[in-house]
Amino acid sequence: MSRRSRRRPVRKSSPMRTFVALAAAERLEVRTAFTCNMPVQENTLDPLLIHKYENPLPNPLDAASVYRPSSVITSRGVRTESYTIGMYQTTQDILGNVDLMGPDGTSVIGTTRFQTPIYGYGTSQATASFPGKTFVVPQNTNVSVHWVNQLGTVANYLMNPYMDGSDMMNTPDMMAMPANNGVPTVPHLHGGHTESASDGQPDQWFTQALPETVGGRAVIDRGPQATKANDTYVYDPSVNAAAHEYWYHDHALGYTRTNVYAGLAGLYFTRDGLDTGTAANKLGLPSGKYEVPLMIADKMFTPDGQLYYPHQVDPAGCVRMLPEAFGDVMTVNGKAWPVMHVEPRAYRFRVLDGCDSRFLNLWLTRDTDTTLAPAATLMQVGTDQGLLYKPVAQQNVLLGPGERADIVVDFSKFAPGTKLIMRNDAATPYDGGDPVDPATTGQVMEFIVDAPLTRSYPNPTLRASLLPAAIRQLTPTRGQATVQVGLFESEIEETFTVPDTSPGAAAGATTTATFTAIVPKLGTLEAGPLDYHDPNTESISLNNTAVWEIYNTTADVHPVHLHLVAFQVLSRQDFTVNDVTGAYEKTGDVRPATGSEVGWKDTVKTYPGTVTRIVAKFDRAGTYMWHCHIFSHEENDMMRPFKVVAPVVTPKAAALGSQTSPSLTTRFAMPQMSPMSMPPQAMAFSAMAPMPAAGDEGTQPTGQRRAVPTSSATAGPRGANTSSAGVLAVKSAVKAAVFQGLARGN
Ligand SMILES: [Cu+2]
Repeated sequence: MSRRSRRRPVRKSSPMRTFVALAAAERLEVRTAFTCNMPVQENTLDPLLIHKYENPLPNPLDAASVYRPSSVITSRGVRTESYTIGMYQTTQDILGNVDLMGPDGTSVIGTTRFQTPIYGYGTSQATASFPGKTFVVPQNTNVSVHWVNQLGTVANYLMNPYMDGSDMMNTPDMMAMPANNGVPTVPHLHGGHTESASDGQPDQWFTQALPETVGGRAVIDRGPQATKANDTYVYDPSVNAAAHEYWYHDHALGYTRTNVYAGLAGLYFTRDGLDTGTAANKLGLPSGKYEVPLMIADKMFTPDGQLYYPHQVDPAGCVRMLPEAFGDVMTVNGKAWPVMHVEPRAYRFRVLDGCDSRFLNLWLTRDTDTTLAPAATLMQVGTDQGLLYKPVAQQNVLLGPGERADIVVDFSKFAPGTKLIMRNDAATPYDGGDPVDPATTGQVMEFIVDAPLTRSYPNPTLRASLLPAAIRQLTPTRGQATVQVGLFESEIEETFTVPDTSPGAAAGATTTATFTAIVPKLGTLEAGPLDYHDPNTESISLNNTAVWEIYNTTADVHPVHLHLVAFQVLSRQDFTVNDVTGAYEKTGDVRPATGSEVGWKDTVKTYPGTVTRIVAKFDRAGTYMWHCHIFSHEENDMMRPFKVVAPVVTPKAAALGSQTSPSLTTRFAMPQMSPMSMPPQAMAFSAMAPMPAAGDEGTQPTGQRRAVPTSSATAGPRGANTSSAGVLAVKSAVKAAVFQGLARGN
């Protein structure tokens, strides 16, 4: 149920199947099955042993859970907050009470509790936590964070034995290879309008300061794109132009999914004059203890309470990554199936899908209602990048990994003692995969309406309009080409030579075994699927507003995230791939974005056989990432760069890959794109007719697919034994591949 080692059948007859078949079977490798020395942990904790609705829900906006800056300086009217935040290994009681089974394995003889080893962000090891503490930043604040990696070496990696180097990866150069084996990390502020050098991109990773093997001198190893020598990242005021919920999490190459799974994730809120975070806000938004972030993440555990990361095993007996990783325990704010006692009043929930691969379709039911009928309206007031113009009343909220929903729930109509369960029914993978288990992953948390009403804080009435004006649809810059990109899914087949253990086989005889891995990728319509380290194919001129058309040729829904920008979702439309010409042909109605998608987003659900059209202004030069936010997809390897290119580039800047870092003064002078700065005569873009697509007729033959060379030809000796010498050989080969990728101009 929780793992998928084989591609499920395509849900419906789809014209995409032809194309998927074309992209499949990308390469055939032959491996010799050396003994894989990694122990493979297969026992997991039965999630039904975990007591539901006993763990009190922590509030990441409680004062004790919010970072305090180490210094605040105001100069020329600009506030600068400085922080030093580390990444530590610590432990946390995530599960709460767990039934303890007797020796017979069937009778419960008591309960036990576990301290689960985690990685956490914090200002000290003692205070590090999952989720990490919360940033709450006033608008127009310059935030400077010195990030300090304290995670030691990969030999002690928390997610061992599930992380063993590039063997685990299906694309070998998708793995950071630090010379001194430190755990690579790099924090990324998801949603941030951040300079490229502070963006926390996969090849900007850095390690703890470790004594060099030769020389004994402490060194921090850094990825090829790390340009911040002191690992102090700047989130300047343009990051926090208007109130929003961002989140920060690790993004290191090949370690993102496991670092985040281990706990390296936290929240980042900005307040502004409208959404003040106080009772004085004029929008009727609940505040104080009535505003509660919900970071939802599914996990799995070993029987002794350690985090377990789902995997598969190849014919050599080596651990390999799955196309998706689904847990069987739902956590909210770092607690399994928590409970929140609420007053009979309105609450504001800042919901984040922080899962590796799991979509969340959330709604509230009465605990006694076996029909699971929706029992409360989820009034959505905001999305990824801030407030909606008008609240959207919904019975359920659907989120893909990385997406946020800002919702208000009014508990005042419920009788004292009413219990409400937050449920989830999003299939895995979404939306044609396995159903949730109603007893485990179909439940998220519980609300009990039994706290006494605090009469000194009146229940606010939500305003009908939250912004002074509707959000105006961006106009693409004349002459700027539409960016046309695709989501692809290919398979790699590897043939292993393994000992023949069949009856009657001669001693020492060998036979072959085939291993098939699903490799999701991004690419272009012209070139088809490309590797992450292939040369950049998307360039947008600085300050241009560009439309992106994202064609999903796969069978699953993927949440596509663009770094740097806040975008608007324009529309969706079906497409087919012409069997004869290979051309992409749009068909059927253009479906404009509606409801809660009529707002500023940074992550969008792209549906199978559908082209999703978004528009954004690209107002900061540099290299950025766009990727699927299913962490297992982005690392495997559904991630690509894009570049925002200034018209005049000095030779020096060109050599640095256009990673220009404008001076602070320049940054302040840059136009800021935010709902707050929209002219009052703006109109709701949902009401506007969709724009003609610049590339509507521009379909491309696919015969030349993979014209761009990929780095897969440099695959190292994967599948070799995992003794330290073998690992070193693999690492050096992969490292060479990474640098070759850079040399090709990526
Ligand atoms: Cu994906």
